[in-house]
Amino acid sequence: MLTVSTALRAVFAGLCLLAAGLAAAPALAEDGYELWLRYRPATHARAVTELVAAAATPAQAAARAELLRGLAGMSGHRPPLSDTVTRTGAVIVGTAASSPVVARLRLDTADLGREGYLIRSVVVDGYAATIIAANEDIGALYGAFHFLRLLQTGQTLDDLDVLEAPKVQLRVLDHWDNLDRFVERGYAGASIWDWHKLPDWRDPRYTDYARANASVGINGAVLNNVNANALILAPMYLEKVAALADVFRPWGIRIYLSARFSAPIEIGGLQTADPLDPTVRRWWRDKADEIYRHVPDFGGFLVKANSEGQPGPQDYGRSHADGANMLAEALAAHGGVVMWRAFVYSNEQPDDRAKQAYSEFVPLDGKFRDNVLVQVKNGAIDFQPREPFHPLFGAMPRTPLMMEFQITKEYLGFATHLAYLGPLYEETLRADTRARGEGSTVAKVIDGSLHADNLPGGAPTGMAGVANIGADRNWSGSHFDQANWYAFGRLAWNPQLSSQAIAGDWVRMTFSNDSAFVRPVVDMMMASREAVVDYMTPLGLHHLMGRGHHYGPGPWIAGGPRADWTSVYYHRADEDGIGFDRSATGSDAVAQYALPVAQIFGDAERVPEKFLLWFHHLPWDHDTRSGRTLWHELVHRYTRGVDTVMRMRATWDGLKGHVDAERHAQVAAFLTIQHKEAHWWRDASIAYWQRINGLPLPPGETPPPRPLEYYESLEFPYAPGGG
Ligand code: GCW
Repeated sequence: MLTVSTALRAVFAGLCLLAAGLAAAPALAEDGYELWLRYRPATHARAVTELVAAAATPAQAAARAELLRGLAGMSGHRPPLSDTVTRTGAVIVGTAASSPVVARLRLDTADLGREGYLIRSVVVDGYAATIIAANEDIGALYGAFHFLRLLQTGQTLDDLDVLEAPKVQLRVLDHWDNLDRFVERGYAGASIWDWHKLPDWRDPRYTDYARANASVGINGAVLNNVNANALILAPMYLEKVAALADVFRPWGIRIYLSARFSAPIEIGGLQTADPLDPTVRRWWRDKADEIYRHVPDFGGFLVKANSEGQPGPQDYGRSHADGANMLAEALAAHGGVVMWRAFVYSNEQPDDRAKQAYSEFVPLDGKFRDNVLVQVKNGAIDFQPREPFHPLFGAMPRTPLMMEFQITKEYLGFATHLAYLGPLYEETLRADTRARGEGSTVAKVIDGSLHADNLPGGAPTGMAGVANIGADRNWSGSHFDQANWYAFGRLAWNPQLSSQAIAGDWVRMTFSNDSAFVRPVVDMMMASREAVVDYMTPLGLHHLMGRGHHYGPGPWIAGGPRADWTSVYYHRADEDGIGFDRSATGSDAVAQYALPVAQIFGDAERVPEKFLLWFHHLPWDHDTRSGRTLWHELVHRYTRGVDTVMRMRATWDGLKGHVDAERHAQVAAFLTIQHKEAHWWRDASIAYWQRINGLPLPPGETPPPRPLEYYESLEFPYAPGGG
């Protein structure tokens, strides 16, 4: 018979088994929510024995809380807090104003500016310690994140001597989020801004968003889509915006808004939005004053004007400078800036779309107010898998030009294709404009150094990334897309960084420090964007995707409302050849580049092959550098892209034991989708080109498994993100 005590013993034993089982399994499923701030056990974290950190301001409290959280996670215990250094292994964080210890050390912080920091191994009162010091609280916060990164990536705390200051002032995420929570070109679910519940419900996720941004140095966020709804500027929304600004402030993030140029008519009841009309100017001044009453550190406006149907100054016969300067004047008194986009092109304009932004903006160089930045996409068309650098870089020496990259992968397979964009960003930033001789890189245009002598002192500098963030649990729609957010932030802080080194840091923090894992994964990431170029748009081809939603191949797209939204406009293929002639014999877009660059791009024999068909229309039997004909080379590259994805799958499958099952499984499933879709791109493209050129496949190449009509018939009315 079972006595009470044996029954109790059995229950107890069962509980123990359960507890043991629980302990063996990870406490929480890895769903990607923690991003690169996972703070799992790290070898050298135990070297930290105490934390000397004030929390007298929200930013100080943020830094202290993050250090405690990170150190507790990585070392298994929360280090004690102390006002003074009492033992070896102390970490001191702060400014001369916040920390008597920092003040006493009399560090030379002249080069750090407002946001910079230093991290140094020091001896304080006879104890070996680490100091994280800055001029302002925000610098100390950035330093705290850097210090945590050192531990997360397995580095020791010996002999530290780090000095960092951002090279670019405005490091901004552009959210293309609508007020109804639809995210244009978003592949990570709905908008994270829950406008309906704001301002009263401040989702804790907003704080995690700010933490993640601060950890990579992002210091601004444009909350709403550039295809803007004027309502964001109405009082009801400004209260909501103010609530978000309050959450972001301790983390050094300023809010910006996309301003709709016709807002004075739509929400102001005026008859016109003419930028030279005094009532319109007054309206914007009052609106700016009202915004600053809600958000005293408001960053400014981002504007898409006279582009793709958006209203703008040209509706009134005024220039982009007239429009930008009116808004800049309204913001100037408060220290705000205008980020005026150069993404303009018109279907009515017979000229090559790639030339239009340059043609419109170069004559305006020097005509913008000091607090205007012209925001230029990395290339002249539209965030394609590969584009040559935009000819505006280097061509407006008297205007601060801000970079606009796309982090969301509108043209690189949405969320399910693994494409690490670090190499894309790096390729553009390192491109040499030759505007002032050799070494005139795009990075130097962006950080303001190339034209420092032409620009007014203290001219703003900036880099924007179109965010890939949504309400999905993993933020970015896929685990690997988090790397693109991360890499954007790191490169905005320092455009000279190597994308490979950034990938290494990200992999270590996000997955594992095990070099048997890190090496193959970084290699896979570094090859991934090139694979996408190969299977979608090899050899400089561009804009060949499905209409509207931009999902999947559509080289056959023709007709419809605008020629410059078709594929045939860009590839110009016929039975004789393929490619867009932008050389002197064609649209002469090459002439918009500095002469040495124009000469190279304009010469089919010298142009880098990756841009061949961007600049040249060539016969199908043109000899390429491999010795293959152009047609054979194209097919070769399509197939190479598919094969690379196949190898990525194999690499990832082989790493199963190194990463938690949840994330491993999703990445594996997405790679399977990518492989299937890479094939689809290759097959559909080859089938289409063959219909045009009538040429047989090179020997050994597998023919597309379906007729062209099949690929052309596919429709995706509910593909995500459609604009
Ligand atoms: O890339 C295109 C997108 C549009 C976008 C536009 C822009 C916000 O397809 O969705 O609109 O560029 O950058 O303004």
